[in-house]
Amino acid sequence: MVTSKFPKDFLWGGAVAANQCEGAYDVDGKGLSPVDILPDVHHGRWEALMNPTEALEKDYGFYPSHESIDFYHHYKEDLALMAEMGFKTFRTSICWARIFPNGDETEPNEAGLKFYDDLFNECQRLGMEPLVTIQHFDTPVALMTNYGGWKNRKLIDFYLNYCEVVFNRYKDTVKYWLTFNEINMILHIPFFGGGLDVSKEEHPEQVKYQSAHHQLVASAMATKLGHEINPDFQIGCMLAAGATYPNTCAPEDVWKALEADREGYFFIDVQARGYYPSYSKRFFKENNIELEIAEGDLDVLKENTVDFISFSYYSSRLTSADEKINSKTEGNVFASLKNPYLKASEWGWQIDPLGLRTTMNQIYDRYQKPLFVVENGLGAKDTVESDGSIIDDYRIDYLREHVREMGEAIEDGVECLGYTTWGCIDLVSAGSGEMSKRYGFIYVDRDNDGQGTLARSKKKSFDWYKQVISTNGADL
Ligand code: BGP
Repeated sequence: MVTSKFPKDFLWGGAVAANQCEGAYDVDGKGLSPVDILPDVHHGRWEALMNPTEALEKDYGFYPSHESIDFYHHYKEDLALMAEMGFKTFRTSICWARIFPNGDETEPNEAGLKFYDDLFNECQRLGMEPLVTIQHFDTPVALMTNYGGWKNRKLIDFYLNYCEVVFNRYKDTVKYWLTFNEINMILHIPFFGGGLDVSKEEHPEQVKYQSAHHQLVASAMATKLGHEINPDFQIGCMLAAGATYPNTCAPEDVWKALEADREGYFFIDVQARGYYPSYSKRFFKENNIELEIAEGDLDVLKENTVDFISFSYYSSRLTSADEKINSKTEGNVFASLKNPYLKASEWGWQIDPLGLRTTMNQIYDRYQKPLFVVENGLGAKDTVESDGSIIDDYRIDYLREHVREMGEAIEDGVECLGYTTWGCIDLVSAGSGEMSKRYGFIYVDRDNDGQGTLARSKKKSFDWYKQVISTNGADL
């Protein structure tokens, strides 16, 4: 019999985010979230993401984000299916605009709070530990229109007010928290990451890094506050990760790869070590970035580092110092060069299970804090057979190989708290706005045009994952 490489209390589960699954965009007093103002999949979603002010002025169809899979009204049925798979944990996010519709109110919206009471209580009842992202691409739109988003330091106070409310309210049901989803994404999709429209900024990099500073301070303050409210809270950061490989062994390529990885590590260096990394000085100088750092900020960062480091991993990346090499392919927002040793998904995201082991070892060596793999998975088009079955062997293959390598990383000595696959139930893609890019073990009858009954059904991978969990990763 194969023995498990995973610790006995390993948190197996799945992940979603409010903005991609809840729907009910204007229900029970909710304010607008960034996804609510983006066009549907046919009308240039990416362009609107990069120029959100213009998106606000247009009247788009708004499907699919406005309804999504209507998790808001289906959560009981969905959580029951996840419990059936044996989930030990369920990762979701709180929609900030449900709690504070404009982001800057002093009193929270009780109906929004009540929804998450019910949701987290249901998780507990089913034996699943909620893992909650406080801000997953979800800064209320009103904070962008009225304050300019995270470039405004006032956002720190609004965020902390929001944290204080949710920490107090859910302190007995939620133990694991993530302060910002993929905090490094603020550099690439600033509207999602920071409620920012940098399209008309004179010096966009300055704005992005200043906003990042505000988020880093907010994250550290939230960590402090959370620990005061409940010392048992485990509060983590979250990085869009994926090791960068050099295209050749030319020293210039190796250096380029190191620099590329630093772009993301920069954030975790601050959140896990408590100070800006030494290399940031030169980077800021050469890019004419001057951070406004208020008195006390650096102490706050120093004294309130995270308890664990979570990250998403979909693929590794490849880079070259030679500009003539431009065989680009897509990836999780970041483009990469094509790696001839790897296959790719239909969306061009390269598939590299061993890269997960490499990434886990790199992050753990760097910080020596427990890791949590909170996103991993394959976005693919599924076919429903005439008998209703969905044979998603490609998804099983992807996940099996990644779980195997995660097990190897654990054997390498990496401490890892758990694994939540992305989009455990089909949901709207963040990058493209499509429904047809599916990640789930649970199929949702909904297409890119908003057609479908919203009925849920189990894919082949459902039973596979159930067996993985029941054998604690021994039987893949
Ligand atoms: C990450 C996000 C998720 C999720 C995932 C897959 O960046 O944290 O919100 O969507 O990527 O990306 P996509 O939906 O573009 O396939």
